[in-house]
Order: sequence, then C-alpha cells, then structure tokens
Amino acid sequence: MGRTDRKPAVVSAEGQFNENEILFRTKEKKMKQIDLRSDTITLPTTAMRRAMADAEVGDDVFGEDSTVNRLEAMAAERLGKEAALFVVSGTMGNLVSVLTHCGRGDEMLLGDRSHTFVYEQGGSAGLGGIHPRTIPNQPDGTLDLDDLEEAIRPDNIHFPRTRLIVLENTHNRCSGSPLPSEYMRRVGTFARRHGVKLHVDGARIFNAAAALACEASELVAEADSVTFCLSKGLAAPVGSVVCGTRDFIAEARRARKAVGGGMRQAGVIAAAGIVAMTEMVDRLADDHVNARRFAAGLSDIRGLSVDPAIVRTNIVYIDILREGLTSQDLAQRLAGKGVLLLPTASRQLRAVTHHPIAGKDVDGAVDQIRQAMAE
Ligand code: TLP
Repeated sequence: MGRTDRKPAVVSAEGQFNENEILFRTKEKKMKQIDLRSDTITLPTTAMRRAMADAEVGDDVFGEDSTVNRLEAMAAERLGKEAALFVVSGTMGNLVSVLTHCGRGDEMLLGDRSHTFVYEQGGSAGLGGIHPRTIPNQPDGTLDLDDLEEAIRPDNIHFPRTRLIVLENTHNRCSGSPLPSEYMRRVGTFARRHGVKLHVDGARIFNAAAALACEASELVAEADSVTFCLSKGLAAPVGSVVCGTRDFIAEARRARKAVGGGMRQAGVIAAAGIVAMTEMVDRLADDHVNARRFAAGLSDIRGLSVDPAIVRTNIVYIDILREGLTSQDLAQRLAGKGVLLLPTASRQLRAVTHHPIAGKDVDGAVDQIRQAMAE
C-alpha cells in the first residue's frame, strides 16, 4: 500500500493504539469516563465561549485583529519579553522559533527525550534543513552542562555551526519535571558565552512556575525565545504563543506565514486564549495536587510501578511490571472501565490531570486501575 492509501487511524504517542476506538466503545456503554490521556483534551470554558462569541476581530495578517494584538501584548508582558506571536500550536511555535534562530545546515542541541526531537516529526530538519544533535536528558529533564560544553562545535570546515540550544520546561517525557530558574539561567549564560541562542519549549511553563512557586518570566529570563501553549492545562481550544525580542518576533512572523500559519480573523480563538491566561493559570496547582494523589493511590498496586515522589506537576508515568501485560492491553482493559490512559511505550502509560478533573475522579480512576490489575 502506498503511503497515502493507508487507513487513517489515531495512534498513541508510540504507535498502534487506536484511541478513537476506545472512545467509541466507552461512549456506547454510556459510562462515566475519566480521560487522563492528555491535558490537550480540556474543553473551552463557558467564559471562553462567551469571549469568543463577543470577540472584536480584524485581519491579523494585516496586524489588524485587536483581540490577537491584545493576547500577544499580554503574553509578552507575562513572559517578560518585548513581543509575542500567536500561533496555531506548540509544534508550530517551536518550528517557527527554530527556523528563525537557525539557517539550513546549522545545528541545534536538544534533549533526546524532548518533544521537539521525539514528537514534532523532525519538522525543523524536514522543512528547515536544521541538524538536530541530541544530548541525553537527565531524569529531571535537564541537559548536563558538561554534555552541552562537549557538544558545542569549534569553528572547523567539517562541522555544522552550533546555533541553538532547546530546553523543555516542564519536561513532558521526564515525568513532567519543572526545571528551576537557577538551572535555566545557567544554560542561558552558557549559551551567551558560546554565542548560541536559547529557545524554551515552555508548552507547560505555567505548570513549571506553579510547581516552583515563581513567575513564568523568571524561568525564561535568559532565554531568547519561548513557546507556551494555551490549549493544554489552560483549556483554550487552540493556540500557542511565541515570545521574544521585537526583532525576533518580526522574523518569526515571516516564518509563520511561510509555514501557512498566517491566520485572518483569529481573534475568535485568541479571545479564548485571553481567558486562559487570566482565569486558568492559578488553578494549575490543583492539577498538580490531583496528579500526586493519583500517583500515591497507584503506588501500592501490585504489577505497576509509580513513584509519587517524582510527580511535581500534572504528569504521571506508570510502568508495568507484570509479566506479559502490555500497555495496550491494560489501556484497553481500562477503557472498558471508563478510564483512558495513553500508552507511551510498550510497557508504560501516561496520565495527565487537567480541568475539570477533581480529586474524587482521580480516586475513582485509581479504584478502576486496582480492579483491572486484580483481574
Ligand atoms: N504534547 C502532546 C503530544 O504531542 C505528546 C501531549 O499530549 O503531551 N511541547 C510539549 C512539551 C508538548 O507536550 C507538546 C504536546 C507540544 C510541544 C506540541 O504542542 P501541540 O500539540 O499544540 O502542537
């Protein structure tokens, strides 16, 4: 079968697993469902829908959408940067940032477990000719400064030029770890010393700030650019924002247009983003409490391994110890009980807490998982 003939299927992060099928089956049974696959499944709030209906709009490619302009100004201020750019997704935000910092054949240093490396289809290489060089992510999501030092290329005709370091905060694949401001600063100083730029994939930067009890702006004070998502824990239906200097954002705006991301009356969705930033940031701490509660509940279930001590934000990874049980088997079994988890490896599942999941929902999910493991 040719590539384009393949049957469309929604697959899990690591392949094969059909999430649609599960949703369909659980709907058929009309059971109460708790969907912990991701915080991307959050729905726009009533306040967002109202704001969307009432939004003042214009043609944003002409810079004339006042709601988009308001969201961008608000985001820039909140992240302590000169300017901002509204983009369709986190993936697009990271892509236009990398395309703006690097030219064809330039090298970027990023974690081997980073979203940009693992889950963005290699877009910066495919579309921008940018050479990704991976550095092992430490369990807490950081990149070791000695490893970075080793990876910076000297000026030599054989080598690509190192242009960019990408950090991820919180780090999705590293237990949702928040990277502290002191570390972020050290990497920023290091980058400047070597004449390279620093981009932060801050898809969940407000989760990091909540976990570390600091301002998001402190975490990116030394970064040249940052992308954060409105459509994850902040519950907006669509959108991310890239922040940086005025000059950087002007160039990123060109890159966004080139990848087809120039939107027109985008104020309709930016309006939800404004509500996300004003009303949804403070409640992220509740998701963290629920994630810890969930992890603690699972920690004594035989056949699973969950470490509540490493859960600091809204992401919980569950490793399967039981012989012969795969993540897909378990996910399917749980779906039959109304609990949706995301298989992230053959023997690992992920759960992400989010609005409006409450403590009692999480307790219910723990009970179902306990039952499923006892069967
Ligand atoms: N992550 C999604 C999936 O793609 C795995 C999820 O469910 O967690 N950076 C980070 C750290 C992310 O976790 C994601 C999305 C993105 C970027 C991309 O954002 P979108 O989905 O808006 O392109």
